[in-house]
Amino acid sequence: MLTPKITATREVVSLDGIWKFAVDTGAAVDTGAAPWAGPLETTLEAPVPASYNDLFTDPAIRDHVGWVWYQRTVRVPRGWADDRVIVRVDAATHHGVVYVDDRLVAEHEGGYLPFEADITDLVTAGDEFRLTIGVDNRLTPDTIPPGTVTTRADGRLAQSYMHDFYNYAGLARSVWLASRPAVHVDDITVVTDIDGTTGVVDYRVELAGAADVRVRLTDATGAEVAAAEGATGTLRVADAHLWQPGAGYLYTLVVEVTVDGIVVDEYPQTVGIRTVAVDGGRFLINGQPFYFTGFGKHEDSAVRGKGHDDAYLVHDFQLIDWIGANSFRTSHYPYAEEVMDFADRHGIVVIDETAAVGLNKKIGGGIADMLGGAADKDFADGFGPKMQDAHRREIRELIGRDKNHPSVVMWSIANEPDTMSEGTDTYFEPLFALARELDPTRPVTFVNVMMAPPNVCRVSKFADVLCLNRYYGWYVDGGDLASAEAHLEAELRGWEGMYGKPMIMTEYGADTIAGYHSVWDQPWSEEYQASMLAMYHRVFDRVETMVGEQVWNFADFQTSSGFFRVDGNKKGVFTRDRKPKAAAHALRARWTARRDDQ
Ligand code: BDP
Repeated sequence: MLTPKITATREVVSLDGIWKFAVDTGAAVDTGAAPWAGPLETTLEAPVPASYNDLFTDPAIRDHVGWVWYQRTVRVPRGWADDRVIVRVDAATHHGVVYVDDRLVAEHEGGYLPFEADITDLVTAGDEFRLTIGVDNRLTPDTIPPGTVTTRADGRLAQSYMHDFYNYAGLARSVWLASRPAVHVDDITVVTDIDGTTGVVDYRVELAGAADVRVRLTDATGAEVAAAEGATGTLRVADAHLWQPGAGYLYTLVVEVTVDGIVVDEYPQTVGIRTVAVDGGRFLINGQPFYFTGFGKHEDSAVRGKGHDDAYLVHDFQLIDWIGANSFRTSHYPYAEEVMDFADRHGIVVIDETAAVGLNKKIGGGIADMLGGAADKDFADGFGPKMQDAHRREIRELIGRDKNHPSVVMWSIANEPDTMSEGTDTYFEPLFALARELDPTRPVTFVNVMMAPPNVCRVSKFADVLCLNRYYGWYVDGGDLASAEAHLEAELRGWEGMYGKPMIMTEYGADTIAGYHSVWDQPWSEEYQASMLAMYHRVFDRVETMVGEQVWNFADFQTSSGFFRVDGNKKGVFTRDRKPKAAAHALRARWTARRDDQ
C-alpha cells in the first residue's frame, strides 16, 4: 500500500486535530447501540495523533479495556469529483473499524500498520460526511502481540500481556483523506544493486486499471539520470551516489501512468542505491563490513504515549547523531512511516521488527518469570494456528509497507519468543520462509531471549543473523560485573562456535534512576549503568563475529504497573524527557570514536 502523497495527480487532506472521543462502556459494537449512527454523545475530545490513555485524569479511561470511538465531520474537497476518495488510517491500536456515516468501510487487526478504504461511492465532492473510527485495545491469545483479558470480581475487565511496555491505544498516528485517479499506481517495488560504480535499480509497478507506465529516475538535484518504459524494468545509473550509513543519499523514481499518451497518475518513490548481505560472520552494507551501534527504541513520550510527534522525531534523531550511533531497532513493532522516511534521508540503519512480542509464556510483564507462575506453560499451550495466521499477516503487511526503505537492512520477525519449547521450530520455520519469499534481498532474523542459549534454542538455525538480548549484570549476576563478564563471554563464544553467524547484541542494559549515584557497583545508579555497558563492550571487542551493539533502551519508557517497575522501565540512556544519564556520555565517547575511524 502506497503512502498518501500530494503529486501532480493526487491530493491529500490531513484529518489530524481534535476529534470527538468516547469510551464505549456498554460494548456498543456487540449490543448494536451504534456510536457511528449519529453524533457521538460525549463531552470528551481527543487529539489525533496520540494514544488516549494519558490524556485524561479519569483512571477508568486510562485502564479501559475494549472499544473507544473517535468522530469528526470531514468535507470532501470540491475538486475531487472525478477522483477516487480514500480514507487512510496510519495505525489504530490494536483493532480498528471505520464508518462513513453509518456504513462500515474498513476493519483492521494489528495496531501498528496502516489500512485504507475507498469511500468514493459513499461521499460527494464538496459535501461533508461523518467519519467515525472505533478502536479496540484488547489483546487476546490470537492477536499479535498476544494478551489475555480477564474479568475482575467487580466486573471490570483486566488486560494482561507478556511484554513490559504499556499497552497504549487509540489513533497514535495520522489519519488522511486522499484522492487518487481511478487508473492509478497501486504498488511499487524497488530493488537496488551495485555493479562497479554503476547503480542498478530494478523496479516493478502494479497498476489498478489498464494503462502504460513510464519511469524516470532523478537525483537529489532533480536532474534525470535514467528513464524507461514499461511496468517492470531495470535502470542503470553511472557513477551512482550510494545510500550509505551516515549519508542517506536518495534518488526519486517518478512513476507516470499514461492512457493514450496522457498522464493520468504520477507517484514519486524515493530510492536509495545500496546492497545488504551476510557473508560468514560479517554483515555487509555496500560490500563493506558494518558494525551496528545504537539502540532498541520505543515510540513513547509523556502525555501522548505512542502518539507520533515530529518534534520528538527530530530530537531523537539529533540525540542519535550526538551520541555517535548509526542504527536502531524498531522494538517491538513497526514505527510510524515518518520515522522510516527520516531514517532514509539521514542514513540511519534500521532493523525493522514486527509487533510479535511476548510470544513467550515464560515471561511475565516483560521479564523472565522468576516467581515460577509460568514455568510449566510452554509454547504449545496457546500459540496455535490462529496466532500464526496473525503473525503471517503482520510479516506481509510490514514488508509490504517498508520494502522500499533503504534504511531497512533486516527484518526481525519476533522479539524474545519462546524458542525453547517443542513445536517452536515448526511454528517459526514457515514464517522465516514467508519473509524470505516476500523479500529475498534482506536478511531475516528474530531476537533471542536469554532463556534460550545456543544449545537450547530451536529457531536460531533459521536466522541469518543472531540477535541476542542479554541481561548479565542485571537479571542474572545483578551487581556482580566480574561474574557477568565471564558468563557473557562464555555464552557469546558458545554461539560463535556453534553457528559462526554474525551476532548483534540487540538488548543489554540496566535500570537507572537519573541522579542516583554510587562509588560502588550499585544497581540503579548512573555509574553502574555506565560500568555495565563498558563491561559488555570489553567482551564485544574480544569476540570476532560480534557485528553490533544496541543498548536497551534509548530512553526510559512507560510500562504496565507492577512491583518491579517504578514509573516505567528505566533502562534508558536518556530519561523519558530525553536528558542524558552518565552512560550517554560514555557511549558518546565510544561511538563517536568508532564513527570517526570509519
Ligand atoms: C527484554 C524485552 C524488553 C524489556 C527488557 C527489560 O525484550 O522489551 O523491556 O527485557 O526487562 O526481555 O528491560
